[in-house]
Amino acid sequence: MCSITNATNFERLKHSRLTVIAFIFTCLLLAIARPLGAQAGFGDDRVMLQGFYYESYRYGHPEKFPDKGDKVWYEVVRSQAAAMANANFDLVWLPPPSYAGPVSVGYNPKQYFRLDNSYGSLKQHRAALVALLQNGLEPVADIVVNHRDGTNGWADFQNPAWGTWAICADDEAFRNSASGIANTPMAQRGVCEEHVAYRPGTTYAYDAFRDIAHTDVRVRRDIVRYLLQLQSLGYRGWRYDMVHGYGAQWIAVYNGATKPTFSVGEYDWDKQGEQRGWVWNTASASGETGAEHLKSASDVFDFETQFSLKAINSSDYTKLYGFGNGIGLVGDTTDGLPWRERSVTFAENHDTGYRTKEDGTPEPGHESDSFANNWQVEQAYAFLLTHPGVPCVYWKHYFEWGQDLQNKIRALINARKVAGVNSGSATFLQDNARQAGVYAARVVGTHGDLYIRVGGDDDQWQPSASGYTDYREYAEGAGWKVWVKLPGNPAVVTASHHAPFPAPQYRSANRLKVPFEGAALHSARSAAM
Ligand SMILES: [Ca+2]
Repeated sequence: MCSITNATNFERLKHSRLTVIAFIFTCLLLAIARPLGAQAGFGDDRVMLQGFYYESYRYGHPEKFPDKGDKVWYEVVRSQAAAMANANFDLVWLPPPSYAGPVSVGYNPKQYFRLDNSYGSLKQHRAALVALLQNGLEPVADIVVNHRDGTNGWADFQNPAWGTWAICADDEAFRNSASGIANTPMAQRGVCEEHVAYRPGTTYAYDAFRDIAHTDVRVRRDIVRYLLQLQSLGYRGWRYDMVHGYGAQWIAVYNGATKPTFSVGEYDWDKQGEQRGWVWNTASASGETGAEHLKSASDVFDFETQFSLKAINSSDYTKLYGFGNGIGLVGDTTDGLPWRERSVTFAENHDTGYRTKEDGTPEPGHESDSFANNWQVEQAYAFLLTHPGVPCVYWKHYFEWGQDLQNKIRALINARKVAGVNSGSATFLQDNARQAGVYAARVVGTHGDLYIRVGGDDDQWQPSASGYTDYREYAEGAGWKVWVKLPGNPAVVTASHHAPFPAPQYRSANRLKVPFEGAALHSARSAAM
């Protein structure tokens, strides 16, 4: 209950010093006992903001994109840090941090150790992170280590300087005379793609840039050095790009060596079964079995929930019941395991929905958004922000789609936190609502119960229809409503925000020693599930 500002309770506590001391002590205990995040346990109660969208790299380059102004994206992020804290976000996923050319989204990293990029200078980068930390927000870096771009050509890697030994032997560059490395002898190439137990064939080979050989310890050492550099800049968590391209056991190595407070991977979107296998094999603690094993594993993006949630757009609410346990990875109980604990849900990201080419016209396949800016996006967030998994809100939806939607998202986050809904919350689907053609669930939080209806109005379903009593209305919008039931049935309360995080001392990569030259850089386990 420490995270809840409750005036009535506080008044009562004020009169008893002993109780206050006990309360503070309990808070300290809870703070200590709180899992470090996805890397250390279940019940992650954080909410993420995707702190950019596809076009963000165009800000602050007025010579090329006059309509985006002269303020670079890191400056935009810094100026909105207090607003993010006010919304009670916890994690902020920022774009790829490394230099990828003068104007680039960043998914073609050229120099990992160089941390200025299209989003701003190193100084602006650091200032954005410090502002987030000071506002109690945890920056999450977008780690693009499946592949790499050359400095000027295909494979002239600098900073860190890598040779052809860092490139997978079957990369197209070894077959293309334009690459400058065609016909390199096999002995001078890296070893991969890898065979992994959770995916048929080998790991994915990407034909746009050079696939990196994580099997080489020199590569792994530099990646760990890179992650430590990013931590010293202020990042606390990792969002790994395109993780179907290399073995999950290397994620276990990177997370084991850097201990991020949060980790999530982008695995092949429509392969939920493989996603489970990948998650399982990312566990950085060895020797644990069953659900315990998942406690040190990485989260994965739950694309299936985003696909299934589009049933909202045709008001097909009964589809949200799935096979009786909800939708997506959050509703997956394969092998009796709580996969919802490792699921990051979202309505849209920089790769889905509407996005434009540099001339401003829509990219093919990106002509429209997944959820329109009306009841559709409202209902999508009403669902995501009240259900298990770690929900991720898209920048555009919170900051650019209007005050009304912003207020509703903020009210939903507050309801989630007041009830204590988290990644592992149990959901009880309401059959009577299903019969009425709408979706409703009771979601169990650590502080109380949350009730949600998507579709229809109170005549179709409200908590009393299932016999629930003593609850308060917390949020509502076009065809949805959320209620919270707390012990003692207090008036609507506001969840408090996280205290500031310390800003670490920045260290450039060449000043960082990677202390674990031996076993820690090697996978402790085979990839067998
Ligand atoms: Ca390639």
